[in-house]
Amino acid sequence: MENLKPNPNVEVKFTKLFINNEWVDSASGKTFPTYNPATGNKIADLQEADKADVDKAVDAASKAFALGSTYRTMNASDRGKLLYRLADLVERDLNYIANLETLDNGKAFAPHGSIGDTMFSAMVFRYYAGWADKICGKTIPIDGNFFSYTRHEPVGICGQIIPWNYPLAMATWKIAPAVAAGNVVVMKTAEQTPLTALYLASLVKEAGFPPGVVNILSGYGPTAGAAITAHPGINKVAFTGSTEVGQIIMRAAGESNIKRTTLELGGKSPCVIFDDVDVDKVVAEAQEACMTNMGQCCVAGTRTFVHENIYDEFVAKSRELAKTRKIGDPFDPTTKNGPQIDSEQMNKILGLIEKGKEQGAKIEVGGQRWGDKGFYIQPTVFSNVSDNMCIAKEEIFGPVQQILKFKDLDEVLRRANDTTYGLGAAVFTKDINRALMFAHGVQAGTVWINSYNHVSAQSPFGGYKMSGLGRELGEYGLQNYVEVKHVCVSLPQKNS
Ligand code: TXE
Repeated sequence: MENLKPNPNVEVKFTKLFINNEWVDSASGKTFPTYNPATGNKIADLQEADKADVDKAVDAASKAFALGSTYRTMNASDRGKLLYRLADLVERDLNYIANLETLDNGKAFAPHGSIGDTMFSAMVFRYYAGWADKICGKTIPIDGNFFSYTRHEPVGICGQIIPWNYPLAMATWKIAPAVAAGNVVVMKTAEQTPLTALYLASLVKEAGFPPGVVNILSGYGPTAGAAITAHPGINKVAFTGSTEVGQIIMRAAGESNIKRTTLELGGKSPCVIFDDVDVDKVVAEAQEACMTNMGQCCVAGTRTFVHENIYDEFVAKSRELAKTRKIGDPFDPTTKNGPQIDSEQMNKILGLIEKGKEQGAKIEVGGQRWGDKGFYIQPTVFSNVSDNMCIAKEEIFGPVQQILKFKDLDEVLRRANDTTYGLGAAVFTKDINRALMFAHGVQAGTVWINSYNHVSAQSPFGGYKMSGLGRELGEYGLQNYVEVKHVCVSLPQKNS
């Protein structure tokens, strides 16, 4: 840890497309810029992928996946070794990668920011490395003289489209289980944050992955992204991003070739606080739940439901705490909140804050842009929020906390579930019965009891309802990357 040093002048080493383990220009010759969200200044121009480049990547991936190829004939444990090596390389270059992430994304260079994300990436590669030779089918005692067994085979070519809020982590969550299960990958990164995934691509090559197993393209959604979802040669699409684009992707996946589809989409997660808690501690946890990564977190606890007995105290303490949240240069080690990703997101957030004010919610603190350079938003706390306000319904994706009042468990459970989303939820109370009644009644893919946002490589992550489809991480995350094949062999006679 002692050699971790913030470096705002971190060098950008890769800007081309990564296809077949080679760095190539886009077929069109087009480039696009990526910007530093802390300053608004351009960092670099990158090769811009479009349909022709997706075709080229799919071609490389299908050669890598051909029967008899180096990759298909490799021992599963050797696939695991590739992932272990990749984890080691990510750790070796932790300082460089974390700096590059902070430059491109704006998140703090700190253990709660890009350093933590990079360490988590290594953990996820290592976790799935261990799975590579443990993905097993079953033998099944069917009736008759038959030997019946299943194989958990790779799905094939996996299109993966990722967002900008956790660029390296999202690349990792998708590549690691895909490779563990023997698939090949054509990934498109978010246009706002292409840099760390390209560096990861260089490590893929260094780790010794055969050409074509992992291909990484930079480019835009409606062009390169749409070419992935429509491609007849791609067998599966995994997407993290907005619910609107998730719907587009699901449609395109269906219309093209019924791609297996996994989606990790938006949320409006409830964080429920009863009156028997240590208020100071939970005020801090609830605010972190909402404002971590500047609120750009799909599972952010953006509806803070507080019991009426402690509501006023909780609001006052949340307001004072938000005032102390340090905002500024993400390379400053004391910074908690960096900028939002771009002006579009900043303006969306400011628009929703205005809506909140118009609809009668009370701004306790914040509510404005911070500074005039970069895309910063002041940490913002709203009280007097009611369920029908836009700020209580829509995903804001900024450091904006809504504090709502409730009376009892039945009421808060009903209100927590009154949303189209269902990604995360939390309950804070000392009463185990109440905690479990809430946990089992709430419609959410993850429920935290007396904690928030503890995401681990080993546990599944994903959404109910319009928050998504399928699960990532843990053993469950592998299910989306295998096809179950049943083989039935006729025998002269069975023996028990
Ligand atoms: O998302 P998009 P945006 C939410 C959050 C945010 C909102 C909009 O509320 O304010 O979405 O963000 C690619 N075919 N989340 O506009 O557009 C795009 O290039 C194929 C939640 O950035 O969904 C990028 O790689 N791909 C979220 C990725 O989709 C397309 C994280 C995500 O971008 C495409 C990010 C198309 N037609 C935003 N259009 C989470 N769940 O964590 C775009 N893309």
